[in-house]
Amino acid sequence: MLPHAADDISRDGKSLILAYDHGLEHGPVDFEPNPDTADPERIFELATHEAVTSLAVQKGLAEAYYPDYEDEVNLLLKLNGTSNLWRGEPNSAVNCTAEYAAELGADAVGFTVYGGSNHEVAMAEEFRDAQEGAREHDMAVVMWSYPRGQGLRNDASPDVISYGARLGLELGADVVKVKYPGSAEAMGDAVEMAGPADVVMSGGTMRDDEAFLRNVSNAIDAGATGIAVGRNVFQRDEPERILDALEAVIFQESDPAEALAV
Ligand code: FBP
Repeated sequence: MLPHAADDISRDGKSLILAYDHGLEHGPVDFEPNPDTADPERIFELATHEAVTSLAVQKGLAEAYYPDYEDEVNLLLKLNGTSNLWRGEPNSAVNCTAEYAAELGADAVGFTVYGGSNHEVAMAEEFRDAQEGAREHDMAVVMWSYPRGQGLRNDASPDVISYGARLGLELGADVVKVKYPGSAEAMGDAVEMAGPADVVMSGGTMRDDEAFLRNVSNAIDAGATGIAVGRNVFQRDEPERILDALEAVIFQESDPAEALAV
């Protein structure tokens, strides 16, 4: 079998990306439910949990913390991102190049594309630079494919999410991160549209353990290869406990209720 570009950030073809770019994207409010998680050290420690196949952070955190974790954590460097203080049409500043990500030791790069935004054309062109730069340095490319903006009334409808998955394939992503479209069937459609690109679901904020794990399990049954999750792990009182359960559901394909009972 040919090596898969995302092998460095997956295990047995499955991935659990721990996303921690929230300090930029949403601000300190995301750390309020579990104040210890404002400290990036807490999250780098959490990323050493064996369920986690990569940690997605912005450049500043990678520079400050990754040198101490490079043996234990796979780095997914998010190349663009914008704060919640920005109120314009969805857009994302390019904060880091693929070349600098490689210098920092990244195994993969992450990039948000807001298909449907007034800025879609510019974002796709920026993605091109990131994608081609990543290819030069043998880093996998993960697209946060979040259609939203101007004419898009429902950025979470199954059709829009499938289109987002397809954008990832068309533009050269190895992994496409999409919102969970609400059912296994709809997730199956998105997976089909992504072709050989892996599809991972976004974590979101659902609080009920079993319902959340049921969505993850449905996504895996539909052919998704895992999850990219932030708040649904680090905002919980016991982040390690939900990581244990996610590991069982994603890698052992355990039933959610059984995964929680362990
Ligand atoms: P969550 O699991 O917390 O939803 O994080 C996934 C993620 O894509 C983060 O990487 C990003 O910061 C955030 O969601 C963006 O969410 P949105 O743009 O929907 O507010």
